[in-house]
Amino acid sequence: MKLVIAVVQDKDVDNLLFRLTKKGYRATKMASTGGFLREGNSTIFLGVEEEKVDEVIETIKDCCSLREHFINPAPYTSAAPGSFLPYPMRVEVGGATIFVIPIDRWERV
Ligand code: 2BA
Repeated sequence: MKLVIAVVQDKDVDNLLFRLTKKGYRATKMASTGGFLREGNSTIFLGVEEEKVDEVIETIKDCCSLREHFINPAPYTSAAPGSFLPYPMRVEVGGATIFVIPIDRWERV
């Protein structure tokens, strides 16, 4: 057994969970926040048989898109009048960040 942990964008999570559950996978969604952008994202946990891991990853790839975000390196209000204002910085987010880790023991009681 493997635990697949996928950090995905909120915009993709409903479609991803629909596709995974339609294929018979059990999944848990947790609300999470990216450490860099400090924006909400979603973390999905799936306990799956080892031979199913590739199919799960393919499904995640199909459902999760790469998107551009723009962030301001410094808040507008911190700039003195007439001083240089930095341009927004472009950041590419996603499609998904995926971790696959072994499960020593799995029980449903
Ligand atoms: P965030 O930490 O909010 O990062 C959002 C995006 O900002 C990242 O997209 C990446 O393009 C950029 N970024 C992150 N840290 C950066 C840095 N120190 N310098 C420059 N740019 C940086 P993704 O790589 O697609 O990551 C999307 C989200 O996945 C992350 O949101 C975070 O919640 C999670 N994540 C990514 N890598 C992770 C890791 N190694 N461990 C745990 N969570 C991770």
